[in-house]
Amino acid sequence: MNSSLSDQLPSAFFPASTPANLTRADFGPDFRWGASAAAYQTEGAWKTHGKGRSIWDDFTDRSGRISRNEDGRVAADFYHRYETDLNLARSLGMSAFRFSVSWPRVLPEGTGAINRHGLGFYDRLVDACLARGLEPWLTLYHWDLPSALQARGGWTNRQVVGWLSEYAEVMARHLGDRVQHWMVLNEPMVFVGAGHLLGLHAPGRRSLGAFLGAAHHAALAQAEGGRALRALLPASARIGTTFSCSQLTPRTPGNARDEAATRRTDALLNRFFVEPTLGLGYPLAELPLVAWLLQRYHKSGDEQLLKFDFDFWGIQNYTREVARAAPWLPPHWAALVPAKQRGVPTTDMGWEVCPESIYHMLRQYAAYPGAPQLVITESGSAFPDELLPGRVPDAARRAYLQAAIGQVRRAQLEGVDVGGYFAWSLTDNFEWAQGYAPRFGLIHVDYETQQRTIKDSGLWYREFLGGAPPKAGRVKVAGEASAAQ
Ligand code: GCO
Repeated sequence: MNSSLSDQLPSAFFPASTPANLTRADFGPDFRWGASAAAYQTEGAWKTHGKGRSIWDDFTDRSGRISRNEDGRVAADFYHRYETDLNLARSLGMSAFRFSVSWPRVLPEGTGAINRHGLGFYDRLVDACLARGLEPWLTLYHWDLPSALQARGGWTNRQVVGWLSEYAEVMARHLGDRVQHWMVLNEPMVFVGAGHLLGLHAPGRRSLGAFLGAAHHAALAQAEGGRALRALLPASARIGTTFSCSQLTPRTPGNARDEAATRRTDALLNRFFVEPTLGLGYPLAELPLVAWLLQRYHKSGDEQLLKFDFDFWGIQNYTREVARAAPWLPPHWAALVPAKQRGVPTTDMGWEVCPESIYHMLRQYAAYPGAPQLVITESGSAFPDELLPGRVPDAARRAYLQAAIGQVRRAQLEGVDVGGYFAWSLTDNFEWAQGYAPRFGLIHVDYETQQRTIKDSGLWYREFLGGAPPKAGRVKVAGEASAAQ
């Protein structure tokens, strides 16, 4: 690490456990290097070419719960600027790009009639990735459920399992010849929990019953969606799904109540969606209230339906959490102690800067017997940026990126099979309830002009990745030179 950086930043950015002098080659020739994005956060074009409404269009319109009442109607205008952004990804030396498909862009009513224009956009996007040597990694569901399905109960209606499978089939039929890497869900615990228990995300519910119903249906859909893809995709396709996770430690180590609260929180936040896929069922020994309430949604035979043999798990990690006993707080009688109260360095999201969390989570997931390959499908940090002419000196994001990649290598060196690293995110974008203020991009977006500027973190990534290898026959796209600088 460059010494001027370590003088500017707290020591949390520089874990002593990070292997020194890493290069791209250390990770092996098959390791995927990329960045991730999601439809609602980047595309904009919210009602262009026949797109239907999603629960995020509704939530941003009506809930009053988004910072500064912002919304994703324009976002980073990726729908119109995808070629520029893919050129930038390529210029940084990435080999893969992860994006999500907007379900209501393809199926405006959620099921039934296909919007050919919507499908056409993903055709062009996938072809544009391939033309640039960027492997497309496709997520089916990154939280923008069609409003028409929400009107029928959304995730709380068990029929969602069939709706998602139908959508998976449409996408597999259409893109299965070109897309090799598929992910069924993005972070089910977040869209189920923030959307149905905490009311922070669409559809804005605050109900324990809605939360558990949605959770069970999401777990079923995760497996059933995998089966729908497997039935239609070529044998070479790799099917995964993604999980949010954070290393958990007790507020007072050695305090039995905090230790038990930490185990319960780990069961809920880190284990809940992965264990059923392995045939282990939900981690209910730690969650008796959940066990009792879940019976209402569980049908006989569901244990089998929850299983699916994924080819990889997408691990998404941003921070560590500290848990404490909270006997008043269902469903797991525990609370997280906010990082600000703990006096540790934080990101713009208020999350503790803790790159070592990624290492601990890789170790934890790899320890499951039968675990498939792990891929870091999101990892990143939000910090306020200063836009100078042609430059964004984002020392903190750059240091975090470097440290997180180092921690991935640390896990690899200890035998964990990790197949890739996708930075969140390629460009700045709409950060859900927080609107546009938190910036996660390696590339800055000026939302007034949609001008892109590669941040220092992106330049560091480019240096680490060795820049874009020359690619024969590559088509040069208008806007590239000025955007890529
Ligand atoms: C997530 C989300 C992203 C967020 C990111 C930062 O999967 O949590 O995929 O949409 O923007 O995590 O909060």
